[in-house]
Amino acid sequence: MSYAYLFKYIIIGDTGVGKSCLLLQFTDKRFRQDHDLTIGVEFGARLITVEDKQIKLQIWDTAGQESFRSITRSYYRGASGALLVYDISRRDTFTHLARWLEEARANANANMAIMLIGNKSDLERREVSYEEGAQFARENGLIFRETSAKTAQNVEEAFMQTARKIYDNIQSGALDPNSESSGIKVGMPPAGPGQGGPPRFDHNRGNNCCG
Ligand SMILES: Nc1nc2c(ncn2[C@@H]2O[C@H](COP(=O)(O)OP(=O)(O)OP(=O)(O)O)[C@@H](O)[C@H]2O)c(=O)[nH]1
Ligand SMILES: [Mg+2]
Repeated sequence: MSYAYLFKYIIIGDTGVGKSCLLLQFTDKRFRQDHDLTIGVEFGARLITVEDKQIKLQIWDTAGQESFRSITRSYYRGASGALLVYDISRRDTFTHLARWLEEARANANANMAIMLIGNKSDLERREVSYEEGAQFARENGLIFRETSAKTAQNVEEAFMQTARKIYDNIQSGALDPNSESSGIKVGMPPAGPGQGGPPRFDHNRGNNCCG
């Protein structure tokens, strides 16, 4: 399937906050009740449309467990967007945000769009208020949403809003999609991961010349 751009995302945050469930809801529209602990990194993809342009999201879902940190750290490079997730019912996952942000800023490219997500908004038992989340986002220049991977509330919006921000940054010239570290690929890339120099446009098979 052809696309105008490919954006690479990374999902980060403490173990158990619902990163894999957010990805599953976004790609498969399903919810998983059990905590199927992510080992290292998992992968998902979906095609979306922004301003009539097809955009492929290539999403890396990382393990939140501390012991995987050295593996997951290498996935920040070349990401154009990050979803930084905490669990609104567990304050410790919110307090750890500063550490996650520090790690993201240290390992990712400076233009990476970061979306802060307060997940599990369906739960009544809440330890972090909406306003606290919004304030942390304001102070750190992040976009913010509360989501539920269970009811699907705002899940679509979270992924889309991040894409729109990246797209706007390309349009305004703040982001160079051809730079290797941008986490963006233009047009349909050649087969195989990590190839440089993708063609700008898909080839037009018909000969439209001089019609
Ligand atoms: N109520 C509710 N439960 C959720 C939600 N999202 C995830 N969960 C539950 O939270 C637990 C952990 O979800 P995962 O998606 O596996 O968590 P994770 O962040 O990927 O964890 P690691 O892979 O260990 O980093 C599971 O039991 C999910 O069913 C949500 O929005 N609402
Ligand atoms: Mg997981």
